Amino acid sequence: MKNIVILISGEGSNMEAIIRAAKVQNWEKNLQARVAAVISNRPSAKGLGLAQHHGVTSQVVDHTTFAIDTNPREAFDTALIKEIDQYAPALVVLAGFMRILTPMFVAHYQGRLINIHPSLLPAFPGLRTHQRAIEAGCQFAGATVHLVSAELDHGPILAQAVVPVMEDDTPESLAARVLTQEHLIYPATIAKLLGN
Ligand code: NHR
Ligand code: GAR
Repeated sequence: MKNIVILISGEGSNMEAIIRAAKVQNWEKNLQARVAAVISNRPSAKGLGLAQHHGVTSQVVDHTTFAIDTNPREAFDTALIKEIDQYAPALVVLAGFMRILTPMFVAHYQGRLINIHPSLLPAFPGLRTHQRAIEAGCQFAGATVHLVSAELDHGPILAQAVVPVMEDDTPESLAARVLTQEHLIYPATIAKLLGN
């Protein structure tokens, strides 16, 4: 059985969708993989409790504890790699993970590191995507699953989902509509990548 490691920072709803897909008995939707561990850079991430509820090992690598290091980002990423590699994962999945990763980290997992970003890339890389899409007058928004490369939100696109932007949308209402689609395309893309 292949291992997946999921990195989170917050709610963990995408993480939960992936854990569920790994568990379902229906062979058509099953991932044929095991979520070996969930790792958060924030001790307060709600997703940690959710992982525990599903019986998945969860850990914290708190990025703030590396702040005094001469190169805090490399030090954090090195610590993260040490934890992740214990599980020899076929795939490392960013699910609402909010720390930019160094080129060293990205190279270490080349071809097996993926992210879901809440916009139709290449539009709106970076943060506050829903507010920016509304402000730009976009009629459609969505989410993108992509391979992670050293340049932020610029790796090869693996899948996208499109939703309409409504006239009275707030960033929150648009985010919720996009999120329901994320929960569908992320597990499906992972299944495909793992050869199912
Ligand atoms: N790392 C690399 N190298 N490449 C990508 O494409 C990455 C990545 C790390 C995370 C997720 C991404 C998103 O989907 C992601 C893609 C965090 C930031 C950010 O600015 C931007 C994009 C994404 C994740 N983070 C701040 C930082 O200084 C911290 C923000 C915070 O803690 O709230 O790392 O949107
Ligand atoms: C998702 O919409 C995800 O695309 C986005 O944050 C949300 C996390 O929700 N990711 C980013 O913005 C990455 N910078 P979740 O924790 O419930 O999966």
